[in-house]
Amino acid sequence: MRQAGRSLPEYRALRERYAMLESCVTPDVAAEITLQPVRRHGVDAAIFFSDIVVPFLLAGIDVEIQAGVGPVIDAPVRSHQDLGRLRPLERESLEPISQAVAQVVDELGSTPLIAFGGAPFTLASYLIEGGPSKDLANTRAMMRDDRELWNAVLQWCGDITAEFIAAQVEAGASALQLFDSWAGKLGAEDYRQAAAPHSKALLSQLDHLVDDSGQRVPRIHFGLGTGEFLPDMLAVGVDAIGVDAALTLAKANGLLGGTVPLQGNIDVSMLDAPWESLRAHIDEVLASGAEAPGHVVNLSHGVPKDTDPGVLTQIVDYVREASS
Ligand code: 1CP
Repeated sequence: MRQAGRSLPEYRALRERYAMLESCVTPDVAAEITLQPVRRHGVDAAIFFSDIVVPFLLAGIDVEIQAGVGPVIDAPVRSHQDLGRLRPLERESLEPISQAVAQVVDELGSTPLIAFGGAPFTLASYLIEGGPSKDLANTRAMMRDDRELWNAVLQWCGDITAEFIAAQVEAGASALQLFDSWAGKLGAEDYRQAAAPHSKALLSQLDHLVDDSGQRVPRIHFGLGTGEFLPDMLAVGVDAIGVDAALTLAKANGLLGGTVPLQGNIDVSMLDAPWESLRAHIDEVLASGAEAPGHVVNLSHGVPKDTDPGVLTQIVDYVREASS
């Protein structure tokens, strides 16, 4: 999950020398940061160190990730005229990403790497708002008032993200995850009509990505607060669903008709609780996840940066022991 490495002293030491986005496009650094939490915690898979806004940077948008804030874009896209600034993402610009992934995959050996990108709605929200926003007022106004502009912006976000994800998979990642973190800020009907078709279009650009045996590269889809429309998130064309802390895995499994593996959902707000309570919570998550056709244990959302990394290692060890 996002920011898994952020609690690590070795991550902070490296980041002292590189700004966030600079570290994402410097292959040695991106590769090293991807590997740090894997070495430390001995998890079964790595997620590539990058960010959903990296495709913006590579397509020439002036974006930075500010400490304690998140992605900031000085010139947001709010009009038809602004569309002129949205250039295609050229294959050559993705070279640092391909190189970092290839290095990671080489070092990981048999441990799989998960590629990722932001879903068009969540990514577009940063482009339209110009930064993180609680209510996404400008985004929702555009959705409501100018569907043509909206569709153009989301399509561009989907196109550049498809390139970004394809580059990671072609360089050796063996699964992919689409993050529609803010989808829950939309009502179910708006999600279905205005957001889901763009996620579907993005994913359909990835249909050609297959593994050595010709199987489509597995796809995981995650959003926060999306309980009511989990089936719609599945219907965009994914194979597994990531679940946040708002639902139990058993509930999510019921909503999805028991059809797909689930990823989740140890509550990140429990990470600083006494071990006894955290362990009891993990036991509940494992029991709940056992109802689904498959369960990939994960956190409910990003790791808070003041998390004790020792707790994360303890969770990994405990889950491995409890599930073996
Ligand atoms: O564990 C990892 O490091 C994996 C790499 C990763 C991923 C998968 C990062 C690095 N970001 C992401 C995805 C991401 N980025 C999402 C979707 C997943 C989620 O909901 O967590 C989103 C919404 C972003 C945007 C973003 N980038 C935010 C959120 C801001 C907001 O709107 O509230 C923030 C804080 C960032 C910065 C960022 N990205 C990644 C890291 C390690 C950091 C923190 C940088 C730092 O402080 O060191």
